[in-house]
Amino acid sequence: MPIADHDEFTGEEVRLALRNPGMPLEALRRPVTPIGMHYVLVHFDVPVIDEAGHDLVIDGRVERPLTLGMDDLRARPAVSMPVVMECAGSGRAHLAPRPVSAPWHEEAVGCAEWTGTPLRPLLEEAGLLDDAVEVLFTGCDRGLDQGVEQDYQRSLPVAEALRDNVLLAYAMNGQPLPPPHGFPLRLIVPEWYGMASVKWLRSITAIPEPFDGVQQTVLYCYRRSEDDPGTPVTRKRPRALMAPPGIPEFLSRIRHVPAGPCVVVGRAWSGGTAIRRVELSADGGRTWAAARLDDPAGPHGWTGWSCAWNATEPGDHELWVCATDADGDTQPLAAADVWNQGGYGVNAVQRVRVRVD
Ligand SMILES: Nc1nc2c(c(=O)[nH]1)N[C@H]1C(S)=C(S)[C@@H](COP(=O)(O)O)O[C@H]1N2
Ligand SMILES: [Mo]
Repeated sequence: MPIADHDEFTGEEVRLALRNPGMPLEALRRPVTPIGMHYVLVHFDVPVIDEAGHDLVIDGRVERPLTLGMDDLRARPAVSMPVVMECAGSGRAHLAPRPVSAPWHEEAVGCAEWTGTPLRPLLEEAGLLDDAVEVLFTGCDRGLDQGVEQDYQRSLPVAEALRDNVLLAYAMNGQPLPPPHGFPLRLIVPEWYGMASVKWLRSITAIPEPFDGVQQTVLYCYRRSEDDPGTPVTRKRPRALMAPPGIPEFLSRIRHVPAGPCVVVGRAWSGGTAIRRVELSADGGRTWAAARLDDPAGPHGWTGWSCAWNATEPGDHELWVCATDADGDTQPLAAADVWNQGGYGVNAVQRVRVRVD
């Protein structure tokens, strides 16, 4: 990925941002993100797929290869669950220098209700052979990245593919998947960052060696420098976001709130573990107030939180919010603390500028 050492966004970043909208942060006030407010990230083009002719093939190192149509998949046991989908690149725009890619601040997130059939029973029916080490998922979209022409492909280690929460999803908020979100079929890997949840899914292949495609071993690795072999990006790091309080100024997005008591609300999540604590600071991190936590929206949804802030002093303030998960992982205060070549997992605390009138 090229690196930009200036604040201005490049034309390439602007075009990527227009193709890939983020979730407006006011959507954090809603328990379920409406389809049109959920972020979208599409690497190549949105493919045109006729669902009547769309088959899912399960093959490779299996005893009995399977081919299933959409009706076959919908006839199988169905599960619905809220899942926080978050792009691993969310937060990238806060880095300096900045990897040039989708320039997300913190809006590459959404929590939709996904419906589909669990993957595990299908893999069991196909019968994974003993030498299968990973399961490779292939989408219908094709393009070039890092100089390589490729299908969009990602793999999971067998143990991760067999987790009960992995779904083959055909509906989002009770509707057929919208084209940008993977119509007619996508994978949902609830604990991982979004890149694992392959859209426009056409094949699932058990493979005897780890997959080394571009989206697996070149991109989506945490690398401190170019020659760092890096470690794979997997589960979502903890993050809390606030719905910006008050009303915005159109261009600067500075928030205006009247002097007096103010209740700040938002949501928090962490991949594969619960949220233990959310804290709010109005004085640049010198003091933190504990937020009240709601019950989480299921094991893979987000946890609503609220925190009183007494906006007594007129003038400019900055609100910071920080989550800690049940494993004890806490968000870093500065994006620089988690700088990496691809700009992945940049879960630094959110800062919102507020003017008390
Ligand atoms: N086939 C395919 N699947 C894909 C992608 C893609 O470009 N092609 N993008 C991935 C990435 S990086 C993310 S963050 C999520 C975004 O899902 P959404 O657009 O439904 O929010 O889809 C993932 N699945
Ligand atoms: Mo992503």
